[in-house]
Amino acid sequence: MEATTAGADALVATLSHKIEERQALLGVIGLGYVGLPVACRFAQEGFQVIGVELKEERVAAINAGRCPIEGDEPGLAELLAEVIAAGRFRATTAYAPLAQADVVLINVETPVDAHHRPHYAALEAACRSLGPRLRRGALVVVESTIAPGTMDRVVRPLLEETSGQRVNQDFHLAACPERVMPGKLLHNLRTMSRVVGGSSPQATELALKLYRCIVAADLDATDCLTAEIVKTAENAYRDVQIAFANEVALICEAAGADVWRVRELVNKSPGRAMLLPGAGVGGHCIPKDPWLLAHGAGGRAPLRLLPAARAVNDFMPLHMAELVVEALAEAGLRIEGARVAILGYAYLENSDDVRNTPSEPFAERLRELGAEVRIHDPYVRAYAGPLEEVLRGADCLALMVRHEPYLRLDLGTIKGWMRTPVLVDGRNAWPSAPGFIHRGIGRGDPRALGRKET
Ligand code: SAJ
Repeated sequence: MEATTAGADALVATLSHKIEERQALLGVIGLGYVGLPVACRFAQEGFQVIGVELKEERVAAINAGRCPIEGDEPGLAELLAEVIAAGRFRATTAYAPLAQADVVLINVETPVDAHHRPHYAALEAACRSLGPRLRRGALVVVESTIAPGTMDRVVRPLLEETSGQRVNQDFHLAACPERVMPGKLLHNLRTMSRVVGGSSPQATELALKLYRCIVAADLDATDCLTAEIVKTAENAYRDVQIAFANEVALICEAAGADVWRVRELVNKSPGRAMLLPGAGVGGHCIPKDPWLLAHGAGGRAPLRLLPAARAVNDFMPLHMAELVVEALAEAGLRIEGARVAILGYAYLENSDDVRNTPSEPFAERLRELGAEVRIHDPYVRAYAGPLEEVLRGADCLALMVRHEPYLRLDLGTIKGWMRTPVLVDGRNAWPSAPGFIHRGIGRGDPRALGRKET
């Protein structure tokens, strides 16, 4: 046992030195919106980086120095071209080169299934492919967002079984969850603090030394479980905050008040920071991370708030459909056969990212009710045609995303294109809309209250 420990210490010392000298060979599994920027940043700092990616067309684009990530990512395309030209980064579909890697980062997708359970096929495949090639003494870092307990119950056993090696003896593990946001990938990577959770103090030290090469912000040392909980909890926290704002919006509608004025005044109270009510919550993180966090309890904790917040937020696109039905009725129209123009299909303003977009359940609900649905989005190629074509002859305009170009629209012009001037505002883009029958999330109508009481 002594010999092994002495051997293990020597391996740690060697790896620590190689990281310090930027001589460690770095492998990155998964070259998506997290893996690609992090591979480029380490290459920029002088490391030799090998990226392993399933999609051949993505590998080809990267090796040609072309950034496969759409949308506006300041600096990323230039950085990729630079490190490819310098020969410090290359991509492949093969796992074989990872046999030489001293450090391997895992950045694969970790979605939840229809029953809100983690779907780890990609993570397990990555561990099974890496294991047989895992270099003795290597550090493996999982950057993907995972349910609490996954490092210990999924990643470690899989790597040990497929490599025949022992964690903390022959190789080292850490969880260092990504904190990226589309549109700010490189910026967040450098400026946002990172939680670094190691399988042992030595693993934590190695991971801290590694991330100090690319992160200018705090690196917070902890263990794997804490790191897994922090990441999922920080996003569950946001989901609950948004759900609170949405529930207050629904109350304001029912009570005949304006949630936007309410929010402004609530937030003048110390320690309050009510978020924005809206047409729903989409994206790659917020809708799934509360379920990953909940999964970590293993059924041993009563979960009421997280599922309730998810239900509130998932209801908002359906509530948008209710507002469309109500506004059309005021115009004397039934939803059946009405033409509804949806403005915004991305999940976030000024982004082309459509993952888990609330516009999908909204469109589905309208079609179920018999409406004819048209979609426009200046950032999503499939819907980026002329806005006038989508709005001409429409009976209702429903705004789902506060894209910058929409905020500059002239409502008078739009009214001239439409068959019926009905507007439903899901993101408080237009506090008033003269000449329209107007509904909005959180915009209660004091007059309606009077009608209901009589
Ligand atoms: N949304 C609301 N009301 C709000 C804020 C957001 O309805 O007040 C909706 C958005 O329209 C969108 C969804 O929620 O559909 C998610 O929006 P988001 O601003 O949270 O954007 P994401 O999904 O890119 O969140 C990421 C997360 N960052 C990481 O996971 C590292 C989140 O924790 C960050 O707070 C967020 O970026 C950010 O603002 O940086």
